[in-house]
Amino acid sequence: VIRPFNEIPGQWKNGLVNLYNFWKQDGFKNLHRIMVQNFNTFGPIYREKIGYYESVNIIKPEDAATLFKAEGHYPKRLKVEPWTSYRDFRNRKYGVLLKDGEDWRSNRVILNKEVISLKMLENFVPLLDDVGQDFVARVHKKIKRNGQNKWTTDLSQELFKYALESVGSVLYGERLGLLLDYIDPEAQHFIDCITLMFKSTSPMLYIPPSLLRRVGSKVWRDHVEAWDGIFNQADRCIQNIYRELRQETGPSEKYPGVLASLLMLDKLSIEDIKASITELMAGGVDTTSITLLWTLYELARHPNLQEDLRAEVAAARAASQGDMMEMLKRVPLVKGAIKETLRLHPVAVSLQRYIAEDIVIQNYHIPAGTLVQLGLYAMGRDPKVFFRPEQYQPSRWLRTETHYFRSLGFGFGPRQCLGRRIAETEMQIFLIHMLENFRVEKQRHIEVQSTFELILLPDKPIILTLKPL
Ligand code: HEM
Ligand code: 2DC
Repeated sequence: VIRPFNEIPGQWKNGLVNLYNFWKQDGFKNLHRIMVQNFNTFGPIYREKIGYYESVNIIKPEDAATLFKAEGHYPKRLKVEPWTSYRDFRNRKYGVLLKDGEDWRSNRVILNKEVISLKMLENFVPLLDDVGQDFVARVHKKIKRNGQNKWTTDLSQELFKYALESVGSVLYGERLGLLLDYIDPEAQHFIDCITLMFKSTSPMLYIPPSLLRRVGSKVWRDHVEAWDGIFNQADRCIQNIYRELRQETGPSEKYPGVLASLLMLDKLSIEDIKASITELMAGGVDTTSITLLWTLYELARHPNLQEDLRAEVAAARAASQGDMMEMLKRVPLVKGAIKETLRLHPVAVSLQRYIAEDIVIQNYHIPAGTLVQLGLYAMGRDPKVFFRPEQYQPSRWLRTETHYFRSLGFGFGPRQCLGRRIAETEMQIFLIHMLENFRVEKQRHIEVQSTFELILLPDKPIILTLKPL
């Protein structure tokens, strides 16, 4: 028999009491660990209410499949209220990230062709390859200058620059210059604003931003300042391209970038284009850079694996005579490493949908309209889902064993990450160039864990040593 919704285990009766307990456990930073705990206590499904935020949480790949089958024609995620509140407050349009319904779908269909279709890869790869080459050249230069034949550092700021330079080159078809000696202070400010924007979002997930705004709280003011900085910088970049496009005489052979392509296509309003380009630019920095940092950390901890990857890259280079498009087809272990990083260190702690129809999960009835969350972090570390989950093993993604609804780092279906192709390609190219140029080592044994600042981040600096080969 199917059990009713109200019998799902969990704490969902008093949202305010739960919010208080959540706060006492320092839940704002520990959301991912609290979810693991809850699955241990309640089993593979639990219902929860924190503040005004109510959800049903699941962990099994098979249940994820049921969830995504019920996402409907207009898949809808949890609304991140601080983000929509800011736009309402400043009278700015929502981009594809925040839109819903038919408005989302019509924008997304057009953006898909320009941003995530396989056809665009051949346009993106040469641009991203240039950025990758410049990054290793920059590291070589740093090593020459310090005279120690190695460089020991927290790479996160360098990786932010790499990521912004990469996504910028694809969006604008030209370089922002973040890998040069002198960096535009506005670009550095943009990077700082994104970090602050994420950091100031998580405390507002459970308390209505409108309330925090009325009482003039610091977290809301920080949030507004962060988005203001993001929008100002994106506006400047967009204006530049717009101006250049109007001065252009004839059509040119060269790929002009996502923004110019969208403007010339003339299928979306300029305001819609600006809104989504801003989201793509902001979404393209911390996500890929942190994933790369985690990957380097894992490679430093597993020197033999690092050599295996290096051998694969060398063979791919030889077989493809340096053609990067070809090379990318010959590095399955590098791709496995990225999947493995996202399994253990996902950017998104969960995936969520408001389901469009009634479903049955773990024998419980869940009515249409419920917010159902897949605990992505918890699933990645569940021994019932992954054999020896604590081990970093890229080769597990090569085997023919089932990967059914197990590789979900970028989400799923028509609402999955729009930046996925850019992110994957940018990360693969980065690892290829780094493996060809440096050995990555780490100092002492320091366990780094995740902390939740809307996205999951390392809880302490990761210090690595790069040695030229
Ligand atoms: C959405 C992960 C990089 C732009 C998402 C979602 C996830 C995700 C899990 C939600 C998907 C869903 O609900 O099914 C990641 C990861 C990244 C990454 C793990 C890198 C390691 C990027 C980059 C960009 C980007 C580089 C921009 C170039 C977006 C946008 C959405 C999104 C615009 C919203 C799409 C929509 O609502 O239609 N991402 N992302 N992401 N991501 Fe990413
Ligand atoms: C955070 O409980 C935890 O890709 C919440 O590039 C549920 C939730 C909802 C939406 C998720 C968010 C979590 C994590 C960050 C995500 C976001 C959707 C898109 C966003 C996963 C899991 C991200 C990082 C985008 C951000 C683009 C933005 C800066 C313009």
